[in-house]
Amino acid sequence: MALQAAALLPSSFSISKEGKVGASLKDTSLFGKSLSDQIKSEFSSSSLKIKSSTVRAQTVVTTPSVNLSTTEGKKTLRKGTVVITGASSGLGLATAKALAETGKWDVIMACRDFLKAERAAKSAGISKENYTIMHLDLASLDSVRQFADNFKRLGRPLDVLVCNAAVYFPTAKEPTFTAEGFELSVGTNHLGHFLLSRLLLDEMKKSDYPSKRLIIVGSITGNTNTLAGNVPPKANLGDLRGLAVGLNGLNSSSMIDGGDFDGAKAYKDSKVCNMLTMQEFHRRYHEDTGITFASLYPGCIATTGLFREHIPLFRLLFPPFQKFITKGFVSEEESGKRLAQVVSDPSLTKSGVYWSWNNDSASFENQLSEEASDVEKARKMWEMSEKLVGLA
Ligand code: LMG
Ligand code: NDP
Ligand code: PMR
Repeated sequence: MALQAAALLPSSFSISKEGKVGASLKDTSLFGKSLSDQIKSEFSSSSLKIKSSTVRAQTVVTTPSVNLSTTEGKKTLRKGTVVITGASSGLGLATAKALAETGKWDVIMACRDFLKAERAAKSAGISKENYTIMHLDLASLDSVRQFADNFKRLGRPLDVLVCNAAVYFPTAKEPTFTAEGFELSVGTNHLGHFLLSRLLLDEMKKSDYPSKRLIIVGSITGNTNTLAGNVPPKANLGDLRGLAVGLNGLNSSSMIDGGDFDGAKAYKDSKVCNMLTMQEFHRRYHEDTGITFASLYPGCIATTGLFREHIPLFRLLFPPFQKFITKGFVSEEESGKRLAQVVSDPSLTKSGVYWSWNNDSASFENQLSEEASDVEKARKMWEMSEKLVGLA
């Protein structure tokens, strides 16, 4: 089976029965220096039969940027307030549940469908006193601004923001658009979150919480230094010519790189933007604000609503494929625990990090692909995004 799957990859890749991955020299230059290391760490989280001795799990030794011990000493740490976008299903819901259960968090579920969110919270057994639902439709910048205003009116500080919501249109033949006319996946996953986090940054600055964090969910499939990131179509922002002119598909392309519309690529491109945004935030604001900016790949949560638009055969086969073949599968519950760690674990305070987990569910700092860590591209993408969302 593994060999069957490998046949679908670019010819220069191969997976042996032992799960070893080979890449030809001509490809390594395309994928950046750390391809082999990265593949090891990818498989360390997905454990494709690679022995644990080969796993390059970097142990987490972080220096908290804010001294938590004083607060711990006093034992008076107030309840934190965390906003989670897209908390009505999948990873967002599981994270809301994991955080609510600790009793240490007021979880604000920022969702586009209020009733769905209410039902989801109830059926997940999240107790009423630990969550609030607020309306947010990331596919409308007016809604994003309204959400930020409503949050400010609550008059409470924001301690952690989790940009989690996403849409994925793998089978769409034509693009669809946000209220402002941006291609829907980049518009929602990146531009909506970009505006939201910029608008809420001031609220976070005001907070006296000892470990403030802004987390943007990334993914392995946006990182072309991994096997998963080499399944076509691959993420590629090119020279950002489509983003520069607004992704509206009318007088320009709906894709960031200016190419023809491809829904799966648009999603992966949006994840690259998410990971670039996290790093650009880190460079611009970490030192002054002490806020931790982080991204993560929570594992392959193959059962979530993310795949709702995929063909039924894919939805049927994808979970067993990830469980038994790549071994990258994680349950929604486990993924929620991982993201909850990035929100509140005192050992994950390092800023500018893209977290992943190995097969023992231990977190480690992962390497991003060359494109997803390109400083110049991050700056350009940031400036273009500012213009598109009306901040510049
Ligand atoms: C592509 O389609 C789109 O074409 C592209 O435009 C883009 O949108 C892209 O990235 C998104 O998606 C997706 C998909 C379509 O194509 C693939 O994923 C290619 C992989 C196809 C692999 C074909 C293998 C077929 C094997 C069928 C055998 C069934 C056996 C059942 C086994 C039972 C055992 C007891 O194609 C599909 O949607 C097809 C489904 C692909 C799912 C991916 C996983 C394939 C591996 C199947 C493994 C089954 C797992 C069994 C578990 C066993 C355990 C021991
Ligand atoms: P789900 O589809 O289960 O959850 C996505 C959430 O986003 C839903 O709550 C959905 O709301 C919400 N959402 C979608 N569009 C909007 C919008 N316009 N405004 C507000 N909320 C919106 O998917 P996952 O839980 O899998 O995805 C969560 C995150 O995890 C995403 O960032 C995804 O990229 C990432 N990820 C997922 C992986 C996986 O294997 N599943 C792997 C790596 C990363 P509604 O319920 O109303 O549809
Ligand atoms: Mg992928 C270790 C191997 C690995 C991992 C961890 C993932 C994760 N995938 C792996 C391998 C493969 N995938 C292989 C070998 C194939 C060819 C059969 C393959 C195919 C595949 C498809 C068609 N995988 C997919 C798709 C999707 O439509 C998903 C996607 O790309 O969404 C953008 C997907 C995913 N694989 C993953 C993960 C985490 C996804 C979900 C996407 C995401 O949220 O980033």
